[in-house]
Amino acid sequence: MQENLIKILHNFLNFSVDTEGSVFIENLKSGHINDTFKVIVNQQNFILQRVNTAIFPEPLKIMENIETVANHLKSKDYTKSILEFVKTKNNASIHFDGEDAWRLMPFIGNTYSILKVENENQAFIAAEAFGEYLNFLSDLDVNTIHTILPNFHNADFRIQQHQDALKNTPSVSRLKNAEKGLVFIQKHLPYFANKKLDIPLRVTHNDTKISNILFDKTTHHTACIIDLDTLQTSTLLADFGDMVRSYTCSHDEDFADATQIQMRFSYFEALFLGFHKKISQKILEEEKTLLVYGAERTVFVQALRFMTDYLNNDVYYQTEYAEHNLVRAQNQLALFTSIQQQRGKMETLIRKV
Ligand code: ADP
Ligand code: GN1
Ligand code: MG
Repeated sequence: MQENLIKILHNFLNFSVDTEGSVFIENLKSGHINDTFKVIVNQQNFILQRVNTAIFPEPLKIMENIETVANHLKSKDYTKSILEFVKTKNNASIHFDGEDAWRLMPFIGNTYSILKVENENQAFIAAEAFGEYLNFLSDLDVNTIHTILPNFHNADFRIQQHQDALKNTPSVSRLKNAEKGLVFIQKHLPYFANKKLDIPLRVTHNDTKISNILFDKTTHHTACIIDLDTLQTSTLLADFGDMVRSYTCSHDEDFADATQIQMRFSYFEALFLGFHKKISQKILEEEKTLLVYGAERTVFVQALRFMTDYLNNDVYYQTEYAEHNLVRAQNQLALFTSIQQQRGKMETLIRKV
């Protein structure tokens, strides 16, 4: 592996064969789709990523979107760091190596990321950061952005994928293991199926989970929004919903005892206040009234996606053990239930602000 990665690095950076031994490489293992490595070459820190082309077949379009958004932010008074990439020696944003696509970026120093939100202040400032991002992107023409993953947040599409998996699953034992969750899902499908929401398309991040923000090690403020593969158009509900999914949950996405999972209302309050502070000038009344529904839908659809992948024998998300996707699905279904139980007070809070 190390040797292969060093070969890849030679396409981006100048370093001699005798210094190869001092190249440091660490697999960060945080996302479910791409492979991300911290590398140090000639005392300079970088992030090297293998983009999963089975899921992202057109990585160059991703890079064009990232550049369009970066230029837009730079043309305005956006103050957070903006993710930049190192070009290959052929001046390309991606190095293609057989089926694999690789990219390199400078490591943004003095930062850290987290997998679970530990206090209300983190929820507040992370939601502020994504609210600000949406605010800055609200005047970017949606027609300048490529669609990377069609139907990414389309609930009907996800429901169809789920029904197909139920019919065609290669594993009878998985159907049986998942039975309870599957019955729960069928019961709640009508709440999400065939709902046409009359709200505008915006340029959105589409993966606003907490590990996709870098925090400053000294100030603990948010330093940079990262993981821009899913930048494309969607509604504001996608970004708000995924923040609720990620920031309010009492446990991380892999936590296996679903009976303990709760939506933490005080974290929701902090999240909403931080988001609203930055987007209040741009959010429409129609969007505001759908925020709680958007959160329910994002969490439910995430459960559906994990469950679908479980039935399909784990072809989409990286997993570490056989029942991993089932555990993740059950975890999200428990979060969904907790949100539904608290939806009244969530709505009241939003109406009050
Ligand atoms: P994945 O698709 O695997 O989630 P990310 O782009 O989110 O990939 O990166 C995974 C992790 O790597 C992040 O959570 C963060 O800790 C770290 N990381 C990514 N990009 C940078 C960067 N430019 N500077 C510093 N750390 C980074
Ligand atoms: C995936 O790649 P990563 O881990 O940032 C997924 C998101 C899910 C998330 C759940 C392209 O994100 O949609 O919300 O897992 N990305 C894609 O953790 O499907
Ligand atoms: Mg990520």
